[in-house]
Amino acid sequence: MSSVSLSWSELEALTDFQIDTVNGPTNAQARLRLFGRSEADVRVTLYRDNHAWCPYCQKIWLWLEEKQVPYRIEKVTMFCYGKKEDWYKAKVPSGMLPAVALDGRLVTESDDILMALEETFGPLGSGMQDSAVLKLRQLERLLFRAWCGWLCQPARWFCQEQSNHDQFVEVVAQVEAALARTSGPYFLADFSTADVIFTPYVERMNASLYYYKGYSLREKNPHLSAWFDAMESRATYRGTQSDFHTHVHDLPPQMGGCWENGEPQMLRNKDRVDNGPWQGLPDATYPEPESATAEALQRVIKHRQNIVRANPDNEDRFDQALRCALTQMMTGEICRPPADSDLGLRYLRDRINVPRDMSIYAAKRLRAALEDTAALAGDRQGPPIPIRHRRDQDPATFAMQASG
Ligand SMILES: N[C@@H](CCC(=O)N[C@@H](CS)C(=O)NCC(=O)O)C(=O)O
Repeated sequence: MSSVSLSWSELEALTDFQIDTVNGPTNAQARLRLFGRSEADVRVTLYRDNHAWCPYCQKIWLWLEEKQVPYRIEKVTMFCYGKKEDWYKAKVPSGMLPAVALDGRLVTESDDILMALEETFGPLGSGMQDSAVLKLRQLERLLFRAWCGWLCQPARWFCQEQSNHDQFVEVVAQVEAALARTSGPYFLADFSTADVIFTPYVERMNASLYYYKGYSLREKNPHLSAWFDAMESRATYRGTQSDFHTHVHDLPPQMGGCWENGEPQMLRNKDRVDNGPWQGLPDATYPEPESATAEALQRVIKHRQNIVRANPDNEDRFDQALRCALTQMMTGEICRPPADSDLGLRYLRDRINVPRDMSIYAAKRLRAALEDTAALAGDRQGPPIPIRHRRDQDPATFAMQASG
């Protein structure tokens, strides 16, 4: 027996999810962060990407959240998503992100930004110029280059793929050794700038190598595994953390391509990240918050008109199918969607962006509900996710539709 889809107002009654974006936990929706202080205390504006995805922006974002420095957020479009805002190009002609305005002075380049912030607000544990941090910063760049060397160039011969893998694994061994030298899980005795610096790319390596190479960074390396666990114990990190699905589809246009090795484990991982089940993937291992489904529902309800208009399916059919998926997510009861609604449901399943739209477990729940409901209608996939750009996620289109 399948249930009838709930109406939007019946669904609204099923969520009371709310967060205080200004003073509450780290979140991607905030335009102002005060940490209990007053607006008069704001000395910093962070210019970051609309998608809360840019790794260099994540570095500054995490630092500001850890230090609880009050700041404003201005969101800017990255080139591969759409047109860069003229007002931003007037400030930063290259259009590069991040930038901060600190007491009215504009600073670009993430390392320079961290140093300027340290001068004003003090370091986060050991600072950027500390000799141990300097060594770790070099190691992070070495790891980054080894990752690019493996992920971002096609291997013409099997032995080349193997040697790119070996080079990466060799640098990972150095990272493991660095983590092993401290008594706790972090890169130095206490959480510090060094952890913030490793975070963005290690997170992206974990996702991309799992999907494109069948290599699970987090599961294969005990010290990195403990480091990820420790990072996930911090609400600051959890607020900035993205999921495998978002990363693996956001990386190719940014990196100029990511190359699959076609091995059996890689193919299994790819299928799982794209089609589920998403629970249990090593992108997040902390316990799921009880609010995950309420959060997912609240976020969809808030943006439902845009979500329905942006979908390639017929509006009425998709609206009904979406309510079916949400009904199933909230009640656990099977809700049969209209015939042929599989494509539209999977289109949305593939475009949930973490943490821009919602947090990681909320996204896993929503992806699963969309997939389970789509499977009742058929096996068609939505239009493929582009790999050279992500204009399917252009924030300008979304905003125009909101006002239209
Ligand atoms: N060296 C710079 C690199 C910054 C960077 O590469 N930013 C990319 C995004 S991850 C960017 O803004 N690209 C232009 C765009 O995508 O619009 C830094 O450390 O801040």
